[in-house]
Amino acid sequence: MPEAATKPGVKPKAKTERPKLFKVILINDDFTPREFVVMVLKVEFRLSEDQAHKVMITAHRLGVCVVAVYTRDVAETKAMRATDAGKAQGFPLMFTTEPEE
Ligand code: TYC
Repeated sequence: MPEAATKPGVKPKAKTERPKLFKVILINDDFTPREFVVMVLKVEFRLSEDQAHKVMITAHRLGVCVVAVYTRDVAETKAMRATDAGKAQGFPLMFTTEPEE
């Protein structure tokens, strides 16, 4: 039996580190229609109509809003796909990512 399992007060070392998480951030602009932002938030981030509208209006008023938190790969892929959805329609819609503290 491993020593850590028998010694009281000795915590067995966790085998799996939790992955670092990244925020996806929505940036406001003056051109992308509100309804389009809401649609992208629903499709790419699976937000409800209500959640999507709240995130959109927060970015509209404050300049930015955190959309959701994912592992790095997922955050970067979703941010890129959502930004590309705007670009494909000629809108400057922008999503970025940053590490969570
Ligand atoms: N400000 C845009 C408008 O008035 C709407 C908008 C909201 C655009 C949030 C981007 O991240 C955004 N049409």
